[in-house]
Amino acid sequence: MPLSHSRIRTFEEYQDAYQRSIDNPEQFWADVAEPFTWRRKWNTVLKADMVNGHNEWFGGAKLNITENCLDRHLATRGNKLALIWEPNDPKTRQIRYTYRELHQQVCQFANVLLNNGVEKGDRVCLYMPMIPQLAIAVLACARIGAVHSVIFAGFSSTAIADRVNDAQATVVLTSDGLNRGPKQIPVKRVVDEALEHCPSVRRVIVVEHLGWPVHMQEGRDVWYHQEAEEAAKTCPAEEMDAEDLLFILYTSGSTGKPKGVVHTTAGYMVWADYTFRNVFQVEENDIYWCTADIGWVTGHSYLLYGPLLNGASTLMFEGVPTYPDAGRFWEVIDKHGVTVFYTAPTAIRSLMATPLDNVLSYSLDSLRILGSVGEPINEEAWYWYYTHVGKERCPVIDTWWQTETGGVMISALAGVSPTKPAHAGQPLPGVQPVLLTQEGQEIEGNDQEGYLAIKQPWPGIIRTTYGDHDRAKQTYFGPYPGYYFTGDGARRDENGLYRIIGRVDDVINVSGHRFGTAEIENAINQNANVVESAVVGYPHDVKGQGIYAFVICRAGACDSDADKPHVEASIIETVVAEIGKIAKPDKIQLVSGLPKTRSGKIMRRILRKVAEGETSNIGDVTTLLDPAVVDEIINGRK
Ligand code: 6R9
Repeated sequence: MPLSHSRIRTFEEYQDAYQRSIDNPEQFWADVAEPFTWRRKWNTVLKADMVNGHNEWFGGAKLNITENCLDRHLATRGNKLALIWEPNDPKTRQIRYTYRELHQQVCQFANVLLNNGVEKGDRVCLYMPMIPQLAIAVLACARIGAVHSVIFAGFSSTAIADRVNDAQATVVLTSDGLNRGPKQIPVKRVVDEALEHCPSVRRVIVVEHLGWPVHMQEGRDVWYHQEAEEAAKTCPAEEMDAEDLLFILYTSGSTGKPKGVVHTTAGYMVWADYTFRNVFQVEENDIYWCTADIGWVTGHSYLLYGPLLNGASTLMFEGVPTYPDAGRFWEVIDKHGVTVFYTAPTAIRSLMATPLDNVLSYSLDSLRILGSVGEPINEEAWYWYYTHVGKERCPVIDTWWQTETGGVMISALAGVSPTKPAHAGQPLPGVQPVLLTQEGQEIEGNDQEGYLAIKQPWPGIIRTTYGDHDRAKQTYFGPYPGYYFTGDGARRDENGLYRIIGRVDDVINVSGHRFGTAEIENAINQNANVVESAVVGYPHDVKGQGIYAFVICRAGACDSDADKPHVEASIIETVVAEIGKIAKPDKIQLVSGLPKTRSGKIMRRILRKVAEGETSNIGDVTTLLDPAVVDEIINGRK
């Protein structure tokens, strides 16, 4: 498919496409979907149900997404670079695969999966470093119709076990170890611990990366490189139904347990493809780099599927922005001639805090477009990115979307639509955002603020939460029947550009990663010293939001000040073990009580104010059971 198909090039074309997508969505998406490789075309473009959340796209169509990512490009782009891999250590070897080579690698991995008994519909969990085999393995699952569920390789063994069990995965793919900056982490060992609690898993396929010795469980564990020796480099793609599951990706919500967001084959494909092409305005010779890990949705849609569907060259980076020094991103851009760069505000803020020379000593001449994702980008970070990275020549696009939306929903199209610092901008074709009052009334007109919801399904809309449709229905379609509820608050400015304010539910966004306050509280409460806890977010210079935990200890656990550091350290250890380092509280305050109403509800509003340092303006506390506890909490603030 040429990159020019259904490609918007001017603002007038955007307005026209937007109008057509709203007036006649079925015609619009049928046109967009036309040039893909279909084994069979659809019977109906859309069956919408925004009350129960049963939305279906391209019903009756048959396809395989990897034929669209790979096979379709072989005739015209066989020798074009598909995947460029930059290792953690800049002195070690890069890896580059053309479309033809990537196709072979995916087929070979697919055969290894087949030889190990993986069947269409089986769930395969991946807990792997950012190495080419992760990208290849994801596509190999899709090739044979297995459902991939990638677990970010920073989660703990308990978190892995929860996800593997929820998905009832039969096979886990992992590696001996991983590099993260100066550290090496024994990934296989973490998986081994997890699998002690996962009876559904019968096979573990281990990719050699660090060359570390690992324990291989007889009858369960096999090495990928040994299995690959007998595996052919061709593998016919399994024919999938449009609505067959493509992947599950776990994400946190306001309740305790992360949910498995489900995306299906055809709608996700069309959405990832269309949004990638139009948001990033990618051209044939671009070198595109998305810094997200494949363990998050951004890595799925905009490192892997979106770029490959478009026949683009996508760069995958194993390392971190600060290793071996804080110039690494810029070094990689110069080294590979990156033209389109997509990263997160937290990375920008952490680099902004280092000497400017780290960025000024690189040319960055190749860059043409800059993107941001994951959390609101503050104006200071936006200007730094625009000025020092983009040299005031590259549009900065702020892309708002979610795991559940599959792809970008609100964003400027690079160089096509207006940008405004800290504003995501306008909706993509097919997306109808509305602002609602708390009661669910649509707020008309501009210069307004409200709860952000979406009217009408788009092709990438979440289909269900794995194994529990009611949960999806309640979370996303229940709060305001007829709308998809995002959980975010937003403002529409005087020109109709959207600015995302942040979550309106009990979700904290730490460095672009979502955690439910209840999820972190559950983890803290596992600690033997703890009776009860309450977690809130507070503004953090680098992470966007930090995690502030108020904790009540068991009597006798920390009676003296000398006990406190030990108890706090043990609470941190518990969170790391239950969820992973990424959910570590930044501040822990040990308290004797929490501000509760007479009905026993924790007044988080008060805790948020304390965490934010707004203690002079705490508001009404008269409805509390024990107002004195508020003074204690204010005085003990960290
Ligand atoms: C893609 C991704 C989704 C939540 C979302 C919102 C926040 C993402 C944003 C943004 C402001 C942006 N978010 N992009 N907020 N501006 N450009 O990040 O998915 O991990 O599911 O997080 O992230 O709060 O609701 P996910």
